[in-house]
Amino acid sequence: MTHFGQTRTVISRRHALIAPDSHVPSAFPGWENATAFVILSPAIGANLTQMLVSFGPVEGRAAFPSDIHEHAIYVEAGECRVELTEKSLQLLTTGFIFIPNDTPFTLHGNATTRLTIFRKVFEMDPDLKAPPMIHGQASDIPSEPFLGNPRALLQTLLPIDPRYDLAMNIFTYQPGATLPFVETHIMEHGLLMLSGQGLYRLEESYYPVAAGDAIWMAPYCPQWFVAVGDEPASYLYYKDVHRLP
Ligand code: UGY
Ligand code: MN
Repeated sequence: MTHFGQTRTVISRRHALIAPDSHVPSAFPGWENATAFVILSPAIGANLTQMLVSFGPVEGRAAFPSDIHEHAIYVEAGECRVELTEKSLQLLTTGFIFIPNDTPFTLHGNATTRLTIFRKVFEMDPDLKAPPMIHGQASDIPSEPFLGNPRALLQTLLPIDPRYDLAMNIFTYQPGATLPFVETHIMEHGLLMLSGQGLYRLEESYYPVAAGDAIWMAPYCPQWFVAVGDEPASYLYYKDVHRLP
């Protein structure tokens, strides 16, 4: 329930919690019957952009030009067709794709489709080749106990390969399971709660969070999570990796 004149959204210099009640849509050139909620962007101080994209009322399209940005896309609900110059791919719910920079593409979806897109400037390593496009299905990705805890499972959707400068992961916690310690690290996170609920510590504050909430953790934002309630809690998150600072 939203109380008059109030929101759970909090924007601070090093972290943000963005609750769905404060979303405002954006429209972009080349988009038809497609809406973006730009959750994070460089305008907030982030090195990534995180967008929630939905389509409708009839089938819609969202065009992305060829430029310096790479994209990691996750299908939260419905289906999505990805049109590339030479091929077309159909992603189902929990499907994902990594599209390298300098690759134009168009996303097609209908009123049931909900996507999260992480977009950033690709950071080339002069000794490495460019990361190839890859797509898959989260349900096919093994879940690994995080630091030995079988009640906190991590799925790394993209290959652990130094050519990729970003990771897109899903963390699933049984009720009561936690991040084992308060992490403080150089890597930045953009995050979407997919299911369940919990308490997220961001710097010195503790926030109740639930499915649909998004979070930004700037580099070095102290962070910790505990799942609460009757169901497992899971979140999708972005992390920048594999580049020397
Ligand atoms: O990969 C991570 O840094 C992850 N353990 N962080 C997080 O879930 N907040
Ligand atoms: Mn972390």
